[in-house]
Amino acid sequence: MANPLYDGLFGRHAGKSTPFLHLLDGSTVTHQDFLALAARIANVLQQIGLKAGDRVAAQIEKSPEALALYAACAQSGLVFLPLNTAYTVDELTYFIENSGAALIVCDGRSETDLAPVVDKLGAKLETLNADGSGSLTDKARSMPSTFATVDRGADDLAAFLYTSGTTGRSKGAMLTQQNLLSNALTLVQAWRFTGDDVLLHALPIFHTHGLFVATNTTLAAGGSMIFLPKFDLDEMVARMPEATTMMGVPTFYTRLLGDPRFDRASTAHMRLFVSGSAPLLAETHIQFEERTGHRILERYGMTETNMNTSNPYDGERRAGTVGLPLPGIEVKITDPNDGSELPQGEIGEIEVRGPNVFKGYWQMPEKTAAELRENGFFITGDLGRIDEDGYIHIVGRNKDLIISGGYNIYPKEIELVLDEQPGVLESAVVGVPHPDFGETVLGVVVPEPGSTPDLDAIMEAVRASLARFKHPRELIVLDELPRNTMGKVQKNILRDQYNDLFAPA
Ligand code: MCA
Ligand code: AMP
Repeated sequence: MANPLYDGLFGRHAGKSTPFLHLLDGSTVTHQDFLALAARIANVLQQIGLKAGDRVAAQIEKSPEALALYAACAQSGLVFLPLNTAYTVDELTYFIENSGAALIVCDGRSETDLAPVVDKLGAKLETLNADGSGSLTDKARSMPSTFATVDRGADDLAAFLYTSGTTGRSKGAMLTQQNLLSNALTLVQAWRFTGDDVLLHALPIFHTHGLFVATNTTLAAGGSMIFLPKFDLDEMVARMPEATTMMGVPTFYTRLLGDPRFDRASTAHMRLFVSGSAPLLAETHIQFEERTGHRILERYGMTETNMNTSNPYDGERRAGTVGLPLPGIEVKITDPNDGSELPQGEIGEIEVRGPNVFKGYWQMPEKTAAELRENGFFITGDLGRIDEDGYIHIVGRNKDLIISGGYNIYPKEIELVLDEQPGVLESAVVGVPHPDFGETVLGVVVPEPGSTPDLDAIMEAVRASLARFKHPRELIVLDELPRNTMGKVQKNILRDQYNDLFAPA
């Protein structure tokens, strides 16, 4: 018996005294020290009474200890459920209750707020702070530095990642060991990762990009990471000389291009820059090449599927496209009305199938059936076309979604909060272009007849329930929303009307 994910990513580095993490303060964590820390944590999880298949929800800052919790879950056969550190207690309550998590690991600052939710569920709570302190590591310190890896199969669950839905209710995407491991191995090959690679890692580790694409790929190749707590321009420039590769959302690239220190000389040693999570503007791609001589490699994925397509490492990296299907992954374009495959060149819904595609949404069989076909194809909700050379172009979305700085925001969730506010008859939330975040949130509210909504009070209510990155950057009051003859709100008209709201002067 075995545990493919743990063995394939972590266990294979046992005994290696080479660096795995290079930290902000200049210190390093070796593979063997990291594995020992993970094993100590796994012993704590066992002592708490967790059993294979239990969910461990974690809202914790990025740190070596946070990453070790992920490794410990893999080694113990637990399902790791990382949560955005920006989520409010309201938002967390839903994830914790919906997942039925057996353990919640949170920052010490949130302990009091979360205690009632945890009690109600009969779950356990441990703390882990940004500096690595907390009850989890306190207990881990006295534990053995080895742990007997729990047997798991390739089809067993390894992680739950919540992704919002167009109805405003988030869905827990169930990812198996095989989903995660197969994708990491595929990316190692596709992007030529080796044990010599040093990845500049400034992404958060609660989403697919930073946790699976960046970390799992580095682990599968046996390389190391410059593990920064967050994106900070000065740190990126300062640490770039030690790196061979970098992964980021488009905002990382536009911010780097805004800094004159970032140039051909400072990047001459770099092997690869990868972009994803949101569309990279063709002009950013071109500007980047002019400045550095490097062509960014853009790829496309989703929480439900990990990575599906990638521009080639050796061949042409075509600006404005997300490249070709990765080996072992099928991509087709279908008619959104009947699901039939469309001829090459036509625009339709992107569907994908492969070992990367998730198992379904946790306890939501109808939603799973609506998006995951019986034949294994997953309906992405993205609209695209395949050009004559096989490159995939994403041209739009068949889902109401805003992507701001790489974070997905579902307008419905914000509209539900706006609609509840005194004096508001109805609302519409749309994404408009933003120079830093790519897109940002614009809220439009329609007052009830005779009333004047208090916009400050509305924003206060939004702040209380939704994470900061979802807050409308601006609220606009309109007498009515544009509607078509069927009565459906025409968001495209609002988007066009306010297209330049955040354009640089
Ligand atoms: C922070 N803020 C944001 C965002 N991030 N607002 C909107 N959108 C955001 N993405 C808020 C802050 O709380 C702050 O609020 C204000 O905006 C400005 O903050 P700033 O300091 O400029 O932001 P930052 O802390 O530098 O963060 C920006 C960031 C970060 C570096 C772009 O958002 C980031 O790391 N994004 C990466 C997200 C990611 O990993 N996505 C992958 C998802 P205030 O002014 O009130 O203080 S996985 C995925 O999508 C799929 C599967 C895939 O293909 O990868
Ligand atoms: P998530 O919900 O975080 O899994 O986000 C997945 C969505 O991000 C996809 O369905 C796309 O809409 C978008 N996305 C990811 N990578 C790219 C990319 N390279 N270009 C355009 N959109 C992307």
